[in-house]
Amino acid sequence: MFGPAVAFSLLICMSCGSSPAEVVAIEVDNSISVSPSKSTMSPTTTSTTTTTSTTTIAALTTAVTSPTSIAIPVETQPTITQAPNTISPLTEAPTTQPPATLAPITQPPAPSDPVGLRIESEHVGGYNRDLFADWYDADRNGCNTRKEVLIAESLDPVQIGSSCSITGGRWFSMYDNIETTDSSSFDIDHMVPLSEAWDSGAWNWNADQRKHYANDLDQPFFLIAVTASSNRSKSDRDPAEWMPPNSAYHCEYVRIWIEIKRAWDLSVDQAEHDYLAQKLASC
Ligand SMILES: [Ca+2]
Ligand SMILES: [Ca+2]
Repeated sequence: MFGPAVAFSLLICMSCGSSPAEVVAIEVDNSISVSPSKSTMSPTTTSTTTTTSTTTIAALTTAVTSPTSIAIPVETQPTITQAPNTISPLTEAPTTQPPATLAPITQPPAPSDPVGLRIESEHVGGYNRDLFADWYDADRNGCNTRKEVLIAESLDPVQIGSSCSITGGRWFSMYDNIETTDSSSFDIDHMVPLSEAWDSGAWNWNADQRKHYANDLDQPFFLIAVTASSNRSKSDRDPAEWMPPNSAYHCEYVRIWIEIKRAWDLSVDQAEHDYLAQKLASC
């Protein structure tokens, strides 16, 4: 029951003649020294620690509440200058996509269709008069296309002078029944206007085709001498939109119109087709 240390204590006491009471005291001390857990939980130790903590807090409290011991520097806060809210304008990114081009709705002519031209919605956009050549002298005889038409359509023989000057001619405007001997008052009209041709298929031609079309002398009366006023009244309109004031010329007008479109493989839009068909039925 006694460990080696206790036995050693008994031997010492017996040699020096100590009383049994002294021996017991030694045993008790030895017992306490080998119990570390009780020593740590000693109330004396706890009391001491608490006292010390209280003292420390009191000192801190005094220090904090004393106005003379703490110098609280006045913090100088910089003035906050808030930048004005500037909302960036919405700038849309540039559209890089090309404009959508709708494929034309094509309808081949029915076998019994008197017009006999494929029906397509008109091409939209891109037309510029400069895309078609102006008058030029295709056969290099000194007379450009305008002069060639005036010579061919004159009701009287003409004299051709230097630089293709024309004298002695007489012309009749089929659009409005007006006759003249002054060719300068007449225009040479593209019966199927350049813009109409563009919308009907010429938008897909090359420059040579456009140049040839604008100066085509092969189709009779495609290029026709008429009063400047009637030509400008017509502008670039097709038969569904404009017909010559001279109604006696209507049947010939629509026949020539159709022949030109066939020769150049041009389409008609639906309204144009329907007007031509209705007009042909009455001729
Ligand atoms: Ca010529
Ligand atoms: Ca048309």
